Amino acid sequence: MPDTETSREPLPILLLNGPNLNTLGVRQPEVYGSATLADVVDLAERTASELGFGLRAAQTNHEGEMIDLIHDARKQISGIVINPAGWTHTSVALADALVVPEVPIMEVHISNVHKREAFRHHSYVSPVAAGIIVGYGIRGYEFAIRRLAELVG
Ligand code: CA2
Repeated sequence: MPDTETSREPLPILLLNGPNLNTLGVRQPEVYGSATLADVVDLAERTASELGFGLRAAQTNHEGEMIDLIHDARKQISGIVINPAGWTHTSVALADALVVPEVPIMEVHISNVHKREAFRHHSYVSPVAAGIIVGYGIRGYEFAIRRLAELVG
């Protein structure tokens, strides 16, 4: 088959997890469940692969490093699935960085942030997101990848 536009592999999906999510499954299982970050990445890899996408995954506790990861992904990814964790509620800089790659963004929160403290009800990331998935536990990452695959078709 000739190497046409339609036969090319799509660019990978970038999965980003923000601060403290490296401790997922270790503390507060009543809020975040008992799955670990490795379980999240495994689920995301399986979902992406089922849909014909590769996955690049990163977690960082350093805001500047997260912003550099996003800048460096420009022109190399189909879309971004991000759980910005605490930066959701604080970071204009992260929201600004997320528009740089010019790809769809899906925002994921494991817990239902709207059932929690008022400061978790506002997100700087939501205005730059194509969609938001909240309160489905780690299955939210799977749903976000499925939606991203639909969006980048
Ligand atoms: O529900 C989510 O996914 C959050 O993004 C998680 C953030 C929180 O600040 C957001 O409001 C909602 C916290 C991530 C910290 O991860 C932990 C994991 C295990 C135990 C404690 C914290």
